[in-house]
Amino acid sequence: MINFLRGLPKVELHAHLNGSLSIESIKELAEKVYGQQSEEFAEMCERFISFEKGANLNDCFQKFAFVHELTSTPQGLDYATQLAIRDFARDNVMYLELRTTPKSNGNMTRRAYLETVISAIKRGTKQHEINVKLLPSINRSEPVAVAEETVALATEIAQNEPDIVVGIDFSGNPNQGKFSEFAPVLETARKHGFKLAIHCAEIDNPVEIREMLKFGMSRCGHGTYLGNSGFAHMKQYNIPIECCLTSNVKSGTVSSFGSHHLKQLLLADAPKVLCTDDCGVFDTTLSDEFLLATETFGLTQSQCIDLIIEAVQHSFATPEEKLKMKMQVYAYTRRQ
Ligand code: 6MZ
Repeated sequence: MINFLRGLPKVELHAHLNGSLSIESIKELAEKVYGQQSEEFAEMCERFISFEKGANLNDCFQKFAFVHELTSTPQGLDYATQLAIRDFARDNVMYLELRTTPKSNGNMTRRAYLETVISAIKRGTKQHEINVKLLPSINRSEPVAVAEETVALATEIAQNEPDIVVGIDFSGNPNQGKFSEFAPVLETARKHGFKLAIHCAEIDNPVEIREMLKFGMSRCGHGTYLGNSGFAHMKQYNIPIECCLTSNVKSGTVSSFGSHHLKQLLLADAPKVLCTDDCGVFDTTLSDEFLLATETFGLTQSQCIDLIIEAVQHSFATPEEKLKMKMQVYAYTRRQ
């Protein structure tokens, strides 16, 4: 099964750039860009990979700070983006929607951040057999003014790069920030033609979940606490839930793989896609996530193929790109 899954051309729709660097890539990045090989760095890497028992969502957010330091210069960010694309391509991901929060610091503005990532994406897609889109992220723990700047920049840049910048992601620590305050800027993004991928119901917050469902979205990140009525709503409006098995279990929002809501979604035939979320932070790959789903829920090879086709449908790709992806999947299955 694992060889079949590794070779299968896959679609990754929920991947945060700074969470997607494997430990090997982090070491490569640190050595190439910063020449860091110290004991202290090795120790930090160890802490990065080992998730202590009882880790929770807040703990996992601290891990991003480590990678953020490495990607705080244009050079580091450029190389990190290339490495992330390379790693997804190595796992035979044929289509990737990468999300990332533009950050400004002494080394670069938010505009430079986005331009650096886009330039790396352009080179990455030439070097590897992978199509990559970008969803600039709004981090809910930052001020609304930052979100407004991000959406304004995305709108401007998308005029020159309409094939790359296709949507906006709403993410960040769900224990911080209020969705209602970000709704107007997300509405502006939607009016400008961006698709919205919204982290929704990652934690149990019924008021916010209701607000988000009313607001609407193209795809729902996690959806862990939607409950049966929420799942029915998503099915009715054909909104897929981006399921991230390892991320949810390791960050403690789901208690075990067997109790993951993917099971309910499969039973209810509700829209769903399998994703990694942060394959570096949670030490996984998209192939591993599919393997987990086969082992936990007994998915067959043909059900895995159906899931890829479902992901193709729910991607923010053009109709031509979707057709090409389907043909790639069918060509692979014919060879099996
Ligand atoms: C919510 C998450 C997340 O943007 O620096 N992020 N937001 N829930 C999650 N579940 C575990 N995982 C990652 O990538 C890292 C950022 O993505 C968001 C957080 O804002 C995190 O800081 P970028 O490339």
